[in-house]
Amino acid sequence: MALQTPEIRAQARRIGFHLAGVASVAQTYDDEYPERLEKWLSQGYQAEMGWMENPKRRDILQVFPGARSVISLGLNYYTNHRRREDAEYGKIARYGWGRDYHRVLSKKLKEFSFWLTAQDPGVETRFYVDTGPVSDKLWAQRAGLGWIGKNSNLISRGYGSWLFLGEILINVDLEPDRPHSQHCGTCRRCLDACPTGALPEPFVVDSRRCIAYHTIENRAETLPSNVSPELQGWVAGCDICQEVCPWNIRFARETDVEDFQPYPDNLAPKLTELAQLEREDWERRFPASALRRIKPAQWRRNARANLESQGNNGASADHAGDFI
Ligand code: B12
Ligand code: SF4
Ligand code: SF4
Repeated sequence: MALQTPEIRAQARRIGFHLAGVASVAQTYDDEYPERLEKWLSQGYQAEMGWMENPKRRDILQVFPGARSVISLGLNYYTNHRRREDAEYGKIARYGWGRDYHRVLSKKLKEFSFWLTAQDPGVETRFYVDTGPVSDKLWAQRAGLGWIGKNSNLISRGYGSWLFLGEILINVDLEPDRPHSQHCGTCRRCLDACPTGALPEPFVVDSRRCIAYHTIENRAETLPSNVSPELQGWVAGCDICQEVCPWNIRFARETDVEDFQPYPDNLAPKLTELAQLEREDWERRFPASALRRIKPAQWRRNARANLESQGNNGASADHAGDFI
C-alpha cells in the first residue's frame, strides 16, 4: 500500500498525538532558517550549548540521507494545576511537572515508526524528540502544526504553545501540508514580560540571558549577576513568555496524557529544601523526569540564588539552609 498523508494523520491520532502534519525535504521554504541559525550562532546566543553548532543541524540530509518527508507530531502537555506563587516556593516550568517528555514521545514515535515500516518493506524512518540535530519547531511550522511566535515557541491554534514536538524522517515522498501562517500580529507581550531581556528581538532567544537556559543548562557554580536577581522564583526552566501569551490564555486545554500529570513535589517545592537537596532526595523527587538534567548542585545553586535575591536579611548563599 502506498502511504498517504490522510492515513498517516489518522494513525497519528490513533497513537495519541494531538497534532500531525507533513513537510517535504525537497521543497524550498521561505523561512530563511539556515541564515537565521547562522546569525544566532554568530551572535553567541547558544551560550555554552556547543552541540547547537553541529553542522548537521543546517541540513536534514546529513542527519538521514534518505529523508524525503518529515512527519511532525505534537503532544499537548497542559494540565489545569497552578503552582504556588508565594516567595517561599520555587517555580518549576510546566514542561518538567510530569514524566519525561522524551520518554513519552519516543514510545509513541517508535510505535508509529513500526507501523510505517510495516506498510511497505522499502520504508525507512528515523525519529527524534529533541534527541538529534533537527529543529523540532522549524519542521512543525513547515508541516502546518503552528507558527513560531515572537517568544520563539511553536504556537498552535488548538493548544497554544503547551506542546512537545517530535518528528519522523521518512524516505517516502508524501503530500506535504502548507506551512502555518504567523499570528502574533502587533502583540509583544512576551518581549515586554521577559525579566532578563532574553528576547532581544522578536523570535530570537539570547540563551546567555534566558532563565530557562541558566536554570537547566548552565553548570557553573554561580549564575551570572544580571540573571540571578531576576529569577522571580524560577528554579527549573521558565514559563513567563508563554504564560503571558494570549494564545495560551485562550486556547490552553487539559491534556489527556496521564503521564503529564504533575508529580506531587513539583508544584510547590520549598526553596529552603531545594537549597539543601542531596542526591538521595533528588532521586526520589525526579524519577523518569526531564528535570534530571538539573543535577543536585544546580538545584541548590538555583534555589540559593532565589533566596539571596529575596534578601533573606543579607545572609550569604552558603547559609541559605539555615532559614528552615
Ligand atoms: C536549544 C533549545 C533551548 C535553548 C534555546 C531556546 C531557543 N529558543 O532557541 C533554551 C535552553 C533557552 C531553551 C528553553 C526552552 N525550551 Co527548548 N529547545 C532547544 C532545542 C534543543 C533547539 C532549539 C533551536 O534550534 N534553537 C536555535 C535557534 C536558531 O532556533 P529557533 O529557536 O528555532 O529560533 C529561530 C526562529 O525563531 C527563527 N525565526 C522564525 N521566524 C522568524 C521571523 C523573524 C523575522 C526572525 C528574525 C527570526 C525568525 O529565527 C530564530 C533564530 O534567531 C529544541 C529541541 C530541538 N531539537 O529542536 C528545544 C525546544 C525548542 N524547547 C522546548 C521548550 C518546551 C523549552 C522551554 C519552554 C522550557 C521551559 N519552560 O523552560 C524554554 C522556552 C524558552 C524560549 N522562549 O524559547 C520545546 C518547544 C516546544 C514548542 N511548543 O515550541 C522544544 C521544541 C523541545 C521539544 N521537542 O518539545 N530551549
Ligand atoms: S523563558 Fe523566561 S527568561 Fe527565557 S525568554 Fe522566556 S521569559 Fe525570558
Ligand atoms: S505573547 Fe504575543 S507576540 Fe508573544 S508569542 Fe504570544 S502572541 Fe506572539
